[in-house]
Amino acid sequence: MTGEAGAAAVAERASLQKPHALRNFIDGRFVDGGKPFEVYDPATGKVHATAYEADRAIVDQAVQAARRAVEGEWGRMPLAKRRALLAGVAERIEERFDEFLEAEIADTGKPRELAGHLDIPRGAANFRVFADAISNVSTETFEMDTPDGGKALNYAVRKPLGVVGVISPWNLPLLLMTWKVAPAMACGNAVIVKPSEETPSTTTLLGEVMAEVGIPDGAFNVIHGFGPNSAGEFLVAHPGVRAITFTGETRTGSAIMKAAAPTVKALSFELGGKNAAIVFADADLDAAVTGLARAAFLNTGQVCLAPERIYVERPIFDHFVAGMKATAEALKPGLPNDHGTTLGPVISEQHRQKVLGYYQLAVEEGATVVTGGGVPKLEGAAAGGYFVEPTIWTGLPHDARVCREEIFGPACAIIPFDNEEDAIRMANDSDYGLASSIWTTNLSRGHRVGRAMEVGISWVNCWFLRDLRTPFGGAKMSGVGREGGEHSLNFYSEPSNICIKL
Ligand code: NAD
Ligand code: 6OH
Repeated sequence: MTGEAGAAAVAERASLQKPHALRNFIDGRFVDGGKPFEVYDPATGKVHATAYEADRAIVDQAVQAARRAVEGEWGRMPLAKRRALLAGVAERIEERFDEFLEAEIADTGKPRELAGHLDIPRGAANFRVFADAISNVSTETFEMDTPDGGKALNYAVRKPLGVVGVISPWNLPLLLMTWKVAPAMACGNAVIVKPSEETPSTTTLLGEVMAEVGIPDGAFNVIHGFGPNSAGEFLVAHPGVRAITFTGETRTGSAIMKAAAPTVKALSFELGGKNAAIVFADADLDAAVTGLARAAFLNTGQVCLAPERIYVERPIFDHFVAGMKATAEALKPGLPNDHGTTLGPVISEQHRQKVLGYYQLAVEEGATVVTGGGVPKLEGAAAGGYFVEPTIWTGLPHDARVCREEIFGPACAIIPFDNEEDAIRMANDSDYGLASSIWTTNLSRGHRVGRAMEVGISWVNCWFLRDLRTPFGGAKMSGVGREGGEHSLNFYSEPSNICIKL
């Protein structure tokens, strides 16, 4: 749809989208129906929006619309046009940057500076990167000898899977959702997104953007709601959905795997972590402190890649701990728009109770609390927010529960080590295997230890430095499969081989 007709349709759709009423977006428009539920601003504890929970019938409506898109205009669209539309989505996110920023801030309470530099730009970048990737990817060809002395030519064509369900978490809502939506759509699939019930706003706004840039109806759909016995589970169980791509907790991944088994769906999982950092005595200490304090406390520790266990070689242990303490104590909790705020709340009161439970458990397990351990005293609107203090522990045994279970808050245990072998052994002694961060000026050691880590991603002298063409995912219980660049395209499409007798 283009020109005046397109503009009129967008205006009509936009008028259905009342402020702070987050409806399901199906077949190119916002639809009525669903049970309302409240969405909280974690920085104040106040309700800021109402979303509408999709029931089985609404989920089915979304699947039918997506199916029609795959079989219709979207599925038949020439690659060049699909690519241009997705690049147009990136551009429109940038044009509506401030609205995305406000929506993300309202849902998460994160500092404006953080959302403005990380979440929203990556939302746009994800579409741009995969619009390019799909234009440049090759497919395999094999020439073979045939029994009659002749030849045959095999070549594979890349086909979309069909309808793909995207289930995303609340910590980096736009970033993690578009990280999956962009490659899935680049491959020609139609998607149904079930954003986290805590953070439905930016996904809803993306529905408007899709309509504005002229993405055909049904290619992008949004259903709101919860997991078990709600929109998430209905989507996973629906026989019309061919694949589920999920980011979230490992436990939820198991539940999804089970629910997807009867219909044998393709699965891609980015799950939890209990990431280790290792700081060697030869590291640039200032850089290690700055880098790892950022890693432990960015987004209030709610990053799957955050190091919650930091192993430090004994000669520099006290210096490192002192540096981390000073950096943690300089963080300023507060409202997202307040000048100087560097630490947001955690996502919900329920999550705050979970994090505070670990703060208490750490003490019971023998920790020395270097800093934090409680709730900061804040005034004004932030007094109702779900804040916790950034917290550092020493003195914990390496096998304490606090050192084994994912906390997903601004907290880390710092543990000394005496040699490289011990550091590697302790770092790898985990059920999880998402990421590691190694600090050393000895690059041979950096390569060696990076390779020894049982994880999907090792960073050396850095953390969360992302090249979107590289494989991303987790080992052990941190995930199934890899996404990023061609890895994403390989999950969201399947090769179909054509063999021609020459
Ligand atoms: P979560 O697992 O509670 O929820 C994620 C999504 O799954 C939500 O949309 C939720 O509604 C849905 N869901 C829950 N139960 C479901 C079910 N039975 N069927 C279908 N859908 C269901 O995760 P969260 O609390 O939103 O996010 C935090 C977790 O995500 C942490 O464990 C973190 O490590 C992980 N995470 C991992 C990565 C990664 O790349 N590996 C990235 C970000 C977050
Ligand atoms: C987890 O919280 C962060 C995950 C990051 C990505 O998936 C990414 O693509 O950068």
